[in-house]
Amino acid sequence: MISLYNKTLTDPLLLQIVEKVHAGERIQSAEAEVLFESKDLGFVGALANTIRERMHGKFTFFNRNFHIEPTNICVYDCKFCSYSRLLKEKQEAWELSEHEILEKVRSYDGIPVTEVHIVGGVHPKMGLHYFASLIKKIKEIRPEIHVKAFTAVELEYMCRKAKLSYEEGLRILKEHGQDSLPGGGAEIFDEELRSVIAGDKCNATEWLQMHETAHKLGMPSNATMLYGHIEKYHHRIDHMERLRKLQDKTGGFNTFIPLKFRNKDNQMSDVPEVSVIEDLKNYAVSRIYMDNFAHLKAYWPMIGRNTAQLSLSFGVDDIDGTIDDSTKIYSMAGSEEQNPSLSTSELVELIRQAGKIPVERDTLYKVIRNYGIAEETEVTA
Ligand code: V47
Ligand code: SF4
Repeated sequence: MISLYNKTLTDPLLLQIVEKVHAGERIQSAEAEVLFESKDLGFVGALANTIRERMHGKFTFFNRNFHIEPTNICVYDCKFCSYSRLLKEKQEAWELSEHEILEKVRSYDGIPVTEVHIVGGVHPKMGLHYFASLIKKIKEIRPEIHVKAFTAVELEYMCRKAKLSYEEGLRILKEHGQDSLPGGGAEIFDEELRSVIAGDKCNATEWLQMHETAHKLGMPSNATMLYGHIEKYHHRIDHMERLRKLQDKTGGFNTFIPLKFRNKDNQMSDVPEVSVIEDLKNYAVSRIYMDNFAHLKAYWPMIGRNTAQLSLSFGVDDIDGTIDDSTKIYSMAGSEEQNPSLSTSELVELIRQAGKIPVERDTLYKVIRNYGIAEETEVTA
């Protein structure tokens, strides 16, 4: 019997997990299942925090970014999506012109953003060559900005339509200035569940192949997991296992981003959202299981700023960026953040209130500024 984290441990499996975490060893799927089933959130959170502090101390990363969502018209019909519209649903659909997109980029002249995140619906007519030329023009306006663009779902469709292999397609986008891939479109990899909630879009193997190809070409990426809908714990673990394996092979993922299913105005509105307890436990188990991912992100426009603050004690070390009210995906799905925008000083304050040290990073986690603990450090908005 040993006493740890104010808890007397008698269960040999829990003891084994604690010993592994302390030795920096990897836990296996059955052990992750035990943690997910645990009713002791404080214990699981403390274990995750041990790892978080070993990797990053109290540092908490954020960036200055904005999103461009070129369109919400989508050829697919994912059951959880509140955002997409079919081509015929003109009234609620938008399609930004190239001019509007470039004007948006110009509107950040003189503002020290480091990243533009471009994702949207899978539009039948906006193809790979259109987007390659768009990225080139964005880079002409703002050469130093990091372009993180297109989920594997968008990329798979673009490559297929252009009759290009993933490698050929990604190479063209890279040559035109795309730097990395965001983590969207992963949803849940289990084939049976995926066919129910996101039946017609790229499958798990294709999603993983697209990221593997990107990594091979020197384009890093992120990975997401949509949780809290009809999946069971073993589906989450299977999803993380497939990502962990690919990361062992390529090392190309920067960040793992669990995305909580939000149920407003979509075809799964009858599925209740999970509790904040479940959110925190999911972050904690993710941190413990995904030992080869350097960073774990709580995306505040989706989870809300309050839970994002709490998550920093449950394994999370990154809360994404200033966003500047430039994404609609989560507000349309019912997030408490209806106009997501935080100034740098608000983000810094949010992180400090949680007892952590704010660090502005670029997309690749190069430190731009360490704000320290002290409140007297002047912060420019
Ligand atoms: O793939 C859509 C998710 C994703 C809902 O890489 C929903 O840094 C919950 O991937 N409830 C797109 N989630 C967003 C995304 C992302 C966001 C922030 C940062 C990064 C990054 C990537 O949004 C989709 C889907 O999984 N999504 N609808 C919904 N109702
Ligand atoms: Fe289209 Fe993405 Fe929505 Fe699925 S989640 S319908 S691919 S915009």
